[in-house]
Amino acid sequence: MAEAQIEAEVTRFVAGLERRNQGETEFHQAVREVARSVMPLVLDDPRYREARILERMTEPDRIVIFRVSWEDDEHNVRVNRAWRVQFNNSVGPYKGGLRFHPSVNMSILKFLGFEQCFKNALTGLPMGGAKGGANFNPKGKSDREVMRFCQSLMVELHRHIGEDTDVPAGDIGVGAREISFLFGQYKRMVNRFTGILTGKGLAFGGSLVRREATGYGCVYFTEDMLNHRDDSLDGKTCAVSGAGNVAIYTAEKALAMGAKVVTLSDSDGVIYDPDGIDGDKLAFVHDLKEVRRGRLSEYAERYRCQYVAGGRPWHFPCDVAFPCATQNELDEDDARALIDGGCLAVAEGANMPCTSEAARLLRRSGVLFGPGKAANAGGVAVSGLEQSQNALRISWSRDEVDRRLRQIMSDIHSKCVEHGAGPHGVDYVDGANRAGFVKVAEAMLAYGIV
Ligand code: NDP
Ligand code: 2IT
Repeated sequence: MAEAQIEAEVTRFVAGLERRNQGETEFHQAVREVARSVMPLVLDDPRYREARILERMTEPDRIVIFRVSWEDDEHNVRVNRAWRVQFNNSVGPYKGGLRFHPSVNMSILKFLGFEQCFKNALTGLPMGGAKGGANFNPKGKSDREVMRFCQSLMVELHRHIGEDTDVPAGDIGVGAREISFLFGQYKRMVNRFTGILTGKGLAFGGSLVRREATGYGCVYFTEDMLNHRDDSLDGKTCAVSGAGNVAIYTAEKALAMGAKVVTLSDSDGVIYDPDGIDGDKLAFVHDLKEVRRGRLSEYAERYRCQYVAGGRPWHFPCDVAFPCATQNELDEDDARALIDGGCLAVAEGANMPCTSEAARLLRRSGVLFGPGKAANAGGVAVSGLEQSQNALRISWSRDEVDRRLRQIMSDIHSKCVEHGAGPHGVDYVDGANRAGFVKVAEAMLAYGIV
């Protein structure tokens, strides 16, 4: 099919989407990328066209928006807004994280919910796509304030979730502490101990390796991409952004594979440690961010390395880049710097961390580019395994879960190769988008017009 015809159809489709969803720029960005990959399939197959499959797939099943009122430690009444975007449950119950961050809005949650549909389909597990969260800022809040916020949020959210309906989990600003408060409140309200959230503590239905899964999975996927080019992570220098759940376990697994990690970052700045961030230093970061909830600048003081306030990792030399913080954190200039520095691979631990321009440049330059919906699918995959264990009322060993995670990531890699192979090698964006699309589209077609 002619490139020009495909691009014209994408432009027409995206113009309609933008009209219907005004101002939702992140959502437009995510849909445009998928539309570019799947339009050849849609134009080729009258079943997809007649069923208006792309139009239906880009319209969420429903969105719940609600007020969360709570009281801070000084007895002030506080009000936040929360959402749950239940995007598509064609291949299984809704599944996806909750994000607490002041930037959370409808556009961000719709882009995340949309991406989640394809990611979850890629895992091969029966999970539909959803995302939720609140414009609540956990920074500087006491544990009791976070607890009251979570409890108030669950008073409304509990009506909309369930083990066969919708199963939320963590994301930015929602980790073990928040999931525990949310789960405790749900259990108290409905008097049922059931797997309505994943990422739970090991004492109450959580799965081994869930905490590590996104980061480990991202490194497994990267190793598969490199192996496909007869290369490996062993001996490579890696730049990682973020210092949260995904970043820490990406760094940990990269070390285990023989790589050297030289950067981490948070929303205030970046550290560059050319000697390498070893296991002890990572343990320090884990305690600093997860327990003491401090700033990464402390790392630079303690280990006497470079800290750039407001900086990002992408201008330091590296072989492999792992953006693991947030959306649109790596732009075209950063991509150019990576390419000029000889970077071989970029794997998105975060969701859509590369801007469209950056992603296009990296793909065109022959850098291996693992898109988030494939590279970071390990987190939700082990969430799916947590659901299975809860349903069976059993717990698998650490080795068992890790073995399944490894297999799922390598199956995702194979699907990307199958659907994304082209004259210039594998395009992992096209591969992931097409493989996820076909699964969801076939299920939707089977249901008729719904
Ligand atoms: P965390 O809250 O644990 O960590 C987020 C990290 O990114 C922190 O270091 C934070 O800095 C930094 N960060 C967050 N927002 C910004 C921002 N606007 N600008 C700069 N830095 C920022 O979140 P996760 O590690 O769980 O999530 C990171 C990414 O991975 C997100 O894109 C998420 O959607 C994605 N993801 C997460 C999965 C999971 O299982 N948790 C699964 C798949 C994808 P600071 O400490 O200053 O806040
Ligand atoms: O973006 C993601 O895949 C997540 N935040 C994890 C979702 C989940 O349900 O485990």
